[in-house]
Amino acid sequence: MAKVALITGVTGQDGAYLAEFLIGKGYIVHGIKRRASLFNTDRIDHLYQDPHVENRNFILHYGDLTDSTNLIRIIQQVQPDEIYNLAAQSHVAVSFETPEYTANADAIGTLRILEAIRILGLEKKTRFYQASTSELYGLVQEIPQKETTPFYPRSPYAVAKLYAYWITVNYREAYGIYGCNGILFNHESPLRGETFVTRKITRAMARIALGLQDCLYLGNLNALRDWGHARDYVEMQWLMLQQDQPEDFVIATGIQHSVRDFVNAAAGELGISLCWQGEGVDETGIVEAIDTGKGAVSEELAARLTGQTIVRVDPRYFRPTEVETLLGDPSRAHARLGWQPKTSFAELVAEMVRADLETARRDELVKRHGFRAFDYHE
Ligand code: NDP
Ligand code: GDR
Repeated sequence: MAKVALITGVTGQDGAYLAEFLIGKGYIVHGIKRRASLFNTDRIDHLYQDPHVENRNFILHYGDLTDSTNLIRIIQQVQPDEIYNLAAQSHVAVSFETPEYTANADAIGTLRILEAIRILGLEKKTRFYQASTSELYGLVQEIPQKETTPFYPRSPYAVAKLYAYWITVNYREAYGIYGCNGILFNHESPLRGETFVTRKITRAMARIALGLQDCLYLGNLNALRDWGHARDYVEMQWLMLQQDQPEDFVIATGIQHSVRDFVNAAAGELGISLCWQGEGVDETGIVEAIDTGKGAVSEELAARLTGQTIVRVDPRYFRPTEVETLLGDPSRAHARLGWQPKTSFAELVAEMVRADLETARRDELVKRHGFRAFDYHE
C-alpha cells in the first residue's frame, strides 16, 4: 500500500520540492492550498493532475491554518501516515507588520493540526513534521548553533515559531505523537519567494545585466546566514519521519556568508565585479568592471554600466530587531541520519542566477516588442 502524506504550504518553495520528492518515493501526496483571487500554484503546476482522472497521486484541498474545522475535515478524509506542516506566514520582516496573523497561522495553526490528530484518534498512525527555524536562535547564545543551543527569538515570526516548536515537543511527550522539529537554517532555490534577500538579489542582478533595472536597494548587508539548497533540505524533512524514535534536528551547511558576499557572488556569475564604498546607510556597490565574455551583459550595456552604482542601502529594509548572525552545526543529522547537504554556496547562487536570467530574458523580449513587462520589486 502506498503511504499517504499531507503537506500544508504545498504551494510554497519547500512544499513544491517536498511534493515532488514524495511522489518520487511512491507516496500519494495531498496538499493544502489557500484560496487566492489569482492562481497561486505556479510552483506545483508541473505536478498537477486533472481532478477528473482516477487514481491520482497528487491531490489538492482548499484550506487554511487559521480554520480548525477545515483542518479536521481534511485530515479525517485523507487519513495521512505523515503530515508535513510547512504552511506559515514565513517572512520575518512582514511579521512585524502582521504580528497577530503571524501568531495565529504559525503558532496556533500548529496547535490546530496537533489537536486534529488527537481529536481523530490518529496519535499512533500519523507522524508529524514541524517546520522549525534557525530564527529561534535569534540573538545567538552560542556559535555555531546546535540542538542544545538556547533560543532567543527576535521577531513576531520567531516567537510564533517558538510556540510551534514547544507544542510539538509537548504533544510528543504528553500523547505519544511521533512529532519532530526540523530546525532548518535558511534554504533557497530558484523557487524562493522574490522578497527574501537571496532571490531579491539574483532577480535584480539578472535584470540589471539586461538593462531592465538600474539599482538594487537592500537593508543590512552585514547580516550573516548559513544558506543551503531547499532541494537538499526537504530530503531531511522526510528522513526525520522515518526513524524509530522522533527527534529534533538542526539542518544547515555549517558555512556562513554575508548578504554582501551573496551580492558579489551573484554579480560575479554575470561577469560583473563590484567595488564597495562608504559605510552603513551610505554604503554603495559600484560596477568596477564587466567581463562580457560571460555573455550576460552586452558590450554596449557594459560601457554604460561601468562606474555606475547598482547597489544602495535603504533603511526601510532594516528590521526593528535584527538577527545578525546564524551558523548551524549539522553534525547530529550527519551522525544519526547520514545526511549532508549536496549543493555548495557557489552552485546555489549559480543556479538561482541562471533561472532569473532566463526570466529576465523573457521580460526583455516582451519589453523590446512594446509590451509592458512585470516590473514589481519590493
Ligand atoms: P514559503 O513562504 O515559500 O511558503 C509558505 C507556504 O505556506 C505557502 O504555500 C503559503 O501559501 C502557505 N501559507 C501561508 N499562510 C497560510 C495559512 N494561513 N494557511 C495555509 N497555508 C498558508 O515558505 P518556505 O517554503 O520557504 O518555508 C516552508 C516552511 O519552513 C515555513 O513554515 C517556514 O517558516 C519554514 N522555514 C523556512 C526556511 C527557509 O529558509 N525557507 C528555514 C526555516 C524554516 P501561499 O502560496 O498561498 O502564500
Ligand atoms: P530571514 O530571510 O529573515 O533569514 O528568514 P531573509 O532572506 O528575509 O533575510 C536574510 C537577511 O538579509 C537581510 N536583508 C534583507 N532581507 C530582505 N528580505 N530584503 C532585503 O532587502 C534585505 N537586505 C538585507 C535581512 O535583514 C536578514 O538579516 C528566512 C525565512 O525563510 C524564514 O521563514 C526562515 O525561518 C529563516 O529564513 C530561517
